Amino acid sequence: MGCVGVILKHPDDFYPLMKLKIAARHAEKQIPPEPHWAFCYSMLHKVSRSFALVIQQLPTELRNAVCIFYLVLRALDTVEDDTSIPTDVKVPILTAFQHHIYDCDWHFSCGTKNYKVLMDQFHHVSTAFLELGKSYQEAIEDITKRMGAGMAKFICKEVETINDYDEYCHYVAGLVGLGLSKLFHASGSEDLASDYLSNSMGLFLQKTNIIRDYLEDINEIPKSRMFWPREIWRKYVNKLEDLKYEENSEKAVQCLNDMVTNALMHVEDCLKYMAALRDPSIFRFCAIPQIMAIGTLALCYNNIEVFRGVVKMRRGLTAKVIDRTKMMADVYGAFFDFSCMLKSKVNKSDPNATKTLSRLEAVQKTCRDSGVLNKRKSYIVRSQPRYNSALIVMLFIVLSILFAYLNAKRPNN
Ligand code: D9A
Repeated sequence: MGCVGVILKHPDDFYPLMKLKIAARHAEKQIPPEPHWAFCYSMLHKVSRSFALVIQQLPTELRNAVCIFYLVLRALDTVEDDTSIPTDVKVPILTAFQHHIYDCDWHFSCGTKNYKVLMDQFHHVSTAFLELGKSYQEAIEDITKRMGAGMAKFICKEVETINDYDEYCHYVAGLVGLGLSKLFHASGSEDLASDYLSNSMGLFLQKTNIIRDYLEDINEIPKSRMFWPREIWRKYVNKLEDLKYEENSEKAVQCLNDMVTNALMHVEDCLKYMAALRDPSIFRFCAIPQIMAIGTLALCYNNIEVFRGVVKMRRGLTAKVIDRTKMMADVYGAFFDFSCMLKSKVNKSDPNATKTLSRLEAVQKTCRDSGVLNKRKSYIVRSQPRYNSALIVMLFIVLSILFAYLNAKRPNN
């Protein structure tokens, strides 16, 4: 469906989408003048799109630290991901990465596209890193060291048990949560969150990505990447890749629902973590990805499309989440809505139905007990969109004008 089609189907996506587009153009103009910072911020925009906008609104000092942290993590990921690097070359790079960030002469060429540029010009990231405050540097160094070691460990090890799964996710995402909590604390705006809750923030996001990206990871060339724990999938199929074949559709969806149920375990910790935040910009920075995650799980649950192609939230829904997430009441509201949606998708005959439903009940109880679920706009879309023709005509006109305007002002035109 084209852009106009999507907007006709979801007319209320229009305003937040425009707002996001304008915010993105504004952010692109805010690139700092120093070449190393300019490199870091334009790289951030290239590799993360909407997330970069949320980083952009953090207080300056913290924003710089988060930007560097994000790029260091991306660089580590790029090394871990590049299957063309032999293990005996890769492991020492991963385990010494905490030293490389202090060394403006260090670089290692790998990855493709934007990631290749990031790796080739890594000296810009090191130069910027060295300008951060000591406490920010130490937090980034500590996490880089632990993550590199964890990644090295999992290069030769498969994700067998649910314990391995939690351990792998701890290294690649839980530690990001711990690191960010330290950066927030170093900025003086927040109390230091517990490692346990910080870890849960990362696990919930990472497990959602692993579920959503099943097909992309299994089809990875030259070698498929497998993150779904054997302890879960072996109840349904003999080989992880069997889930993508049509004859196994029923088992595949049951296995998927099992994975979603496992991820839901972290929701209450995440709500607790977010409820303790004080600074509104840090709060938004944390809450937006979490709402996107529960929305993605709601979309993926019981959905065979996960094994056929890409299942992603509509861009308009993302824009809506970014627009509407201001305080904890919005988070409880969103988690409540998406839990409702999930509940309505649970099939009594699913082997994990009872477990799934009880986790969803628990989430809804937490949201209700917060006492702030008031009248608010719902994220759940009516199945029968009722559009009125005058509105469509109006929208079409406004849309054309705005798009013409925005395109005309594009610098490369
Ligand atoms: C995050 Cl500094 C991530 N990851 C994310 C993004 O959110 C977390 C990577 C680096 C950093 C932060 C994040 C945000 C706020 C608070 C957090 C936190 O903890 C307290 O991390 C736990 O996904 C990657 C990991 C999950 C591996 C940690 C959100 C993000 N969204 C993408 C959307 C997508 O589909 O990937 O990056 C985007 O907007 O481009």
